[in-house]
Amino acid sequence: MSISDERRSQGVDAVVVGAGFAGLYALHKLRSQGLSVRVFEAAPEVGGTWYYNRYPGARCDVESVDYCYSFSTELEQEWDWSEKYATQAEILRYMNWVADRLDLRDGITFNTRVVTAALDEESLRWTVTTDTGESVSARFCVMATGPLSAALTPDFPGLGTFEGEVYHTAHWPKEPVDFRGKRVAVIGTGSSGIQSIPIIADQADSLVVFQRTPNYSVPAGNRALTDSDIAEYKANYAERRRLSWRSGGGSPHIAHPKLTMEATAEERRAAFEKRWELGGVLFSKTFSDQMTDLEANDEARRFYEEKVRAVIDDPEVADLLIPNDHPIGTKRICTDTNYFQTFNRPHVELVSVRRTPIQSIDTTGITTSDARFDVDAIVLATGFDAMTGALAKIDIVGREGHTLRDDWVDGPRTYLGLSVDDFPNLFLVSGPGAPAVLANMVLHAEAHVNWIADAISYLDTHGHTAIEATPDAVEDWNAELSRRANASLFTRANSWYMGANVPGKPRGFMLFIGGFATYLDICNEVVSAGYKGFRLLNAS
Ligand code: NA7
Repeated sequence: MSISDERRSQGVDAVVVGAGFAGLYALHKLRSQGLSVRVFEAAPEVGGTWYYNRYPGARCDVESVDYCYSFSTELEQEWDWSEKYATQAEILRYMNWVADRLDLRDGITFNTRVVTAALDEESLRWTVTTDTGESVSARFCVMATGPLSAALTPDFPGLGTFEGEVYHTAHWPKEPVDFRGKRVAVIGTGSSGIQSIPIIADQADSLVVFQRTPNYSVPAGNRALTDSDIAEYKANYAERRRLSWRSGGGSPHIAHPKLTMEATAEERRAAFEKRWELGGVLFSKTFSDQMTDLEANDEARRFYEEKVRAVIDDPEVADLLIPNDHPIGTKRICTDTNYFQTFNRPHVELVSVRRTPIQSIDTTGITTSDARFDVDAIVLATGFDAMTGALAKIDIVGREGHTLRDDWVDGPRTYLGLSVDDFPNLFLVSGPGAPAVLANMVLHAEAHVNWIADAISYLDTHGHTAIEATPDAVEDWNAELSRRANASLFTRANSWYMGANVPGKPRGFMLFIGGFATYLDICNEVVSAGYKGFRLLNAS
């Protein structure tokens, strides 16, 4: 028996599911705390969502210098980002570099999907099984499965019969796809559609875009970073991170000091202009009250509409592309390069499936209620079963045979987005109930993993086997989430934050909207109060 076989049969301290940003850091952090750790990853490489989402134009909408690990000054100083918003390829290169730099690969089992995790209530240990037939005993289970990793393919009648090429943006092939000379359809106008459509339009003979809900998108203002940009961000990293950790969203953005309607019309316009020029998703945070005050939000929305109308030639197309059914920012604002201008091109057509729904797909194309589109390729940019989808694919069995899937049939319920009652020593990283996707996901993952690592140390120092959220704490946290969400404008959109994009999924706001820093303060207070809301357990 080799050393590694022996180690496998003995079990480990922690199993981590997923080798994306969260899983890689969990492996590093828990290992450096002296724990034995095994990571299982379904893909053949590290990267998580950044491994799979390699569609044309895929980029992060958080600035590169912020969307990377902060726990190591060496990592910060050694890596040079080449653009303001990194491409998927560059982010994946970074993640591979980190995996090598920190010697993480030998802790990861690739091409292996975790299928079950079951609790033994006596020993308080988990048995984790995989689709390759492995079974591992672990004291801790860390679910670093990602909130945007279960791709959603709508049930279009006849999709399976289509004889051309079909791609999903979240499962893009490794080899580049060549759309030259082809008639292409893109279904979906979320971030993935909005990023890929201009590039597909550059290649394709014709492109038809099927839009259900028009989306807000702000020009990225992407650019190459110069040597002096890189020198400057490296010199100021500590301050940049300090601001990020104390911010609402995990990046060093500071909102205008006044509330929207306290500012004069000139101040408002100047602030929106400045933020527009900086580009990107943070437009929704130009003023601090944009997501809570409808009048404030409407000011931002009007400014937005003026900007977007100005770049679209056909006013009827502009009417279709400009949202009128939800306040700006209540779905994540997309970040684009020439998205709206693409619809000025003669070979690009926009179809509103709200007006004329897709009725069927057959061997050669798509039929809507009033037209027929023969195409060679269909791109599904239809998003994810977000927040809960990846967890629901695993049979997670806690106390008395409870499965997480069944316990969440009416919507996810967690304490702090980190822990669930009846599932001791099972930790979620960026789970439902945390700020998660509303914050910079790299810092968010670090914060969660640090919290988990500290909790494990606390258990060991105090001679406990396990930690488990109490039902009351879960109940109260869920009520807190709803209270905060209902006091905001977020619930006015049919977003994936609400589960609204998945037919049959229960509706409920799945994120903590009180801000990243506020959330971290709450997590720290829970610890300072001796893990308030948790039970500390000893195996029988
Ligand atoms: P999104 O943002 O969920 O976008 C998916 C798009 O697909 C969106 O426009 C959906 O319309 C559309 N969609 C979904 N189902 C259908 C059906 N059945 N018919 C027509 N259109 C449909 O996913 P993305 O991958 O673009 O981005 C996800 C996040 O990744 C993004 O926010 C960034 O944070 C990174 P809908 O709006 O639901 O009406």
